[in-house]
Amino acid sequence: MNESLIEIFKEQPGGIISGEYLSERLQISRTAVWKQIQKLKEEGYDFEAIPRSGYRLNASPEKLDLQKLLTGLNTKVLGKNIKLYDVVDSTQRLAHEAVTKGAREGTLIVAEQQTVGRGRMGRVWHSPRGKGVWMSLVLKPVIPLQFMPQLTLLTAVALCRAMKIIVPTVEVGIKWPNDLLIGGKKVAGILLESSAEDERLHYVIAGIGTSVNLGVEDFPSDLLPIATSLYIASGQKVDRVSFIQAFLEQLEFLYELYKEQGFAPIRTLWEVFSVTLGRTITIRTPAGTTQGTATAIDEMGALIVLTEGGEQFKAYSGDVEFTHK
Ligand code: BTX
Repeated sequence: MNESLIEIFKEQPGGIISGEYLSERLQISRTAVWKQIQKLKEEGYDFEAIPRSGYRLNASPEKLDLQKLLTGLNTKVLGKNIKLYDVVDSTQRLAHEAVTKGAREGTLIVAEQQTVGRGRMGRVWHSPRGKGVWMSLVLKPVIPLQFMPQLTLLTAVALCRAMKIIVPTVEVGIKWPNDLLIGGKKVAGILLESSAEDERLHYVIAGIGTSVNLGVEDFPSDLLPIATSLYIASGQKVDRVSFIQAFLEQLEFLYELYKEQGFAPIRTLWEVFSVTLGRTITIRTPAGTTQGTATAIDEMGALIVLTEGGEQFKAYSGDVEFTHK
């Protein structure tokens, strides 16, 4: 039924259409017309109510086009099977579920909106409709469980490279292990979840959230001081389809390189984008909080921190905060 209301507006682009006319055409009450308009507004349609005249459709939400995404994608495995959803709780949950039903490596779950997008350690990932790229990718690498941190860093490098391809003007950097920052604010986050038994990985779900076309009005006020989007940073709206394609192509290239040559080349590429090394940091890990200088990442992907007491500390996971000195 929503479709037909939109179609009436599309017959007269920019036109003002009265509630009475809509109710006659759709054979529904004017209250039902109003209800439909409210529902469409929630879906991202921008309707303006013109007093005593009717409604004008100012903008329709930009929707991801699956066919376009698949047609222009130059990969062999990653993203060859894509499931696109409108609203989901979390693409991570759907990806885990897909694996239990036999989803193969490279299966990608994408959603326009997440109601319970998840970050690390129970945190929430804000995922409004039609503005970001909220996706989860199924990977089945044949590596021991303790190599997982390397995959997080590999994914971060692929995401940075995709951003540089699509929006060359942005200066994006990686804050170890999984934050992508522009001008010190977070633009994307990565969450790797795995299923393993006896140190052997069954599969990994790489969850990637990128704030692509969010405007300042799309962020809750508590996130505004610490978060940004590619649009806010560059002033340009970004084609989300091209961005997903660039990411999958970069990830496949790096994943192949990793399988052939191990972590060493990925580590070098990671260092190029690092905004962590050389900085004075506070790092919170499950083992406690430590302060010091981030000096390097090792061959496992762990961050090496030199404490003020001259001791070396290695972190495999944790939260980094830059300490201003
Ligand atoms: P994280 O725990 O490192 O980061 C979470 C923090 O990031 C939040 O507490 C908040 O401060 C900030 N934040 C939340 N939403 C946004 C946003 N849209 N843009 C910028 N900053 C934000 C990082 O966790 C991992 C996030 C993965 C999200 C993806 S989306 C697709 C997949 N499905 C799912 O449920 N999660 C992943």
